[in-house]
Amino acid sequence: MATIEVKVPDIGDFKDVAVIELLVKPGDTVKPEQSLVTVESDKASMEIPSSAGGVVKEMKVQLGDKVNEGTLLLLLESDTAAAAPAPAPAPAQAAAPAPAATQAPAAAPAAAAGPVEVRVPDIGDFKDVAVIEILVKPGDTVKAEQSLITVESDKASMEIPSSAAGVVREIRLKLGDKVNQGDLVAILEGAAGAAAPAPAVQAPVPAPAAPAAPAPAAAASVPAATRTPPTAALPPHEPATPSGTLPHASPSVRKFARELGVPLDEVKGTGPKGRITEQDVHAFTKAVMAGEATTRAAAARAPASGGTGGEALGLLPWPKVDFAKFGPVERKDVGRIKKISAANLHRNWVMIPHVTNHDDADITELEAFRVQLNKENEKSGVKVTMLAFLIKACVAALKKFPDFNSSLDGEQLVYKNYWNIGFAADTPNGLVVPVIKNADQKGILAISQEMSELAKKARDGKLGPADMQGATFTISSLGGIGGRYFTPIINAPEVAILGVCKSQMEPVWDGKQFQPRLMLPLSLSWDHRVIDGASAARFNSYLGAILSDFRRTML
Ligand code: CAO
Repeated sequence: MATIEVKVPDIGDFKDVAVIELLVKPGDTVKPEQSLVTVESDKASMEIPSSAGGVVKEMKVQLGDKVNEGTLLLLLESDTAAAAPAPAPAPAQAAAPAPAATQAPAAAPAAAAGPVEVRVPDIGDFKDVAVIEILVKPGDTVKAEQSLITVESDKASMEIPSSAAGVVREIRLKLGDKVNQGDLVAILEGAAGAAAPAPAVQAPVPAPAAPAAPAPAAAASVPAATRTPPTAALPPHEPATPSGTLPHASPSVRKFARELGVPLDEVKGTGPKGRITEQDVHAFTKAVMAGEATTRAAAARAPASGGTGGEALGLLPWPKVDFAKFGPVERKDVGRIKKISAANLHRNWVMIPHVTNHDDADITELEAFRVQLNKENEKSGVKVTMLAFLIKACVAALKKFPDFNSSLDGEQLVYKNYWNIGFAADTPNGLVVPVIKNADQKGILAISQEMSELAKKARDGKLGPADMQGATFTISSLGGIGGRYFTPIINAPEVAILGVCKSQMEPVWDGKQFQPRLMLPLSLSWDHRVIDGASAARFNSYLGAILSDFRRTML
């Protein structure tokens, strides 16, 4: 048994980068190539994987520590005492910008329209890299920053984004071509901006690594291998293949797989060198939904066939029924939005320990005020709905109980000092959740107007990703439809969601007699890892107090 020191290898231009995540702890068994920590500079984040296998004996860094090449990360106990020499690190110049920056276009487009030549930007030390994927075709409309091609060296792969928006007139290279900085990728027509400076290239992801060669038993100080994953597209916990390497796929395919909840390490790649393509992810999803394939996680939950009585208490495989035997049937493909929301809802339901508290709020006076407001504002064309008051009331409750406006991030809680409220909207294509940003800074009329615009956009299928991002809390209102109470599913990474049903007149005892009061049923689901029952009861009761007397929001 030897002790191996795992150090930060050459990480290019990165100096004094902060450790933002510890991915292993003492006692964990790590494989070669498994990520140990994530570090982040102002330009990019990257995971530092281990080049040796073994059991973590001691962590030598903590969250927030600044590290450089050569910094000792941890000690590994290894019986093989073997470690491959660190693969050359991916070039830092080609690293992705930090998460927030990746979403912003690289440069505001200039006004002129006309053909734009899109060329390979600065891709750091990469030379003569092969084009392994062409992601667009002539006639496609592309946005600035949209990936056009994927290139791959023996160490990493990266996507080359477009420097401008427009319609692809011509692709000027083909699969297998070797490219360098400055090579022409495509010509765009009717571009909204002529030749904006090339956006930063997505960080390279590692090509599948060759199995680590055994190193001399005496090797005691081993630099970790580095790889620079696409910051925004690859979460630190993306499953590795059984060999410890990452599945072979481009950043956009990884992102797509994550959106659908597809375990990429279980998808068979049909691209060059076994690369997983978007079609492979589609095919995998289809097979699972049709019951023709199963994920390892589902298989692990299902009892073995011919199992014992004890196993029969586990999850059974999905029933396979020939429905046509019992009557005429019709088959329809599940739509795109339904597929995405199904995967998200399933993950959230399975991974979050939900509890739902039910309560009623007396909205007699508030409803009278709403009706009066709508009469006064009849000509303005803006209709004030109960949901706008609920959004405002929730902001007040979230401010009083900040846990409900937080998110779990590993072993930390992130408290957000902004109040963005998502609301579930029913559309012909399925459920979507547009977000009212900074609801604390908006009045009831402004919220009502924005909500009606977002709901219309949702129904017309025109919501953009930005319209649905950044929520800190969600409301799901079935008030316009009916029902009493239900169990809304939390929209991760949020930690709570409020369900609202139809208000109705009820006899309420005032201590002397029954009074007819308009009561609004509330159903608050919360994540029991973050919130406890007493806080949830207090949250609901405070919300009820505000709704019954809105002046309390001013306190
Ligand atoms: N109690 C009684 N009446 C209510 C009410 C409530 N809690 N909430 C709304 N109403 C009334 C409104 O006042 C309106 O009545 P009038 O037409 O007489 O003025 C009517 O119901 C319709 O309201 P609405 O639904 O158009 O407006 P909204 O602001 O309440 O909701 C929206 C907007 C987009 C949230 C809603 O249209 C919607 O899509 N709801 C479904 C959300 C959903 O599917 N949730 C489930 C998610 S889990 O699968």
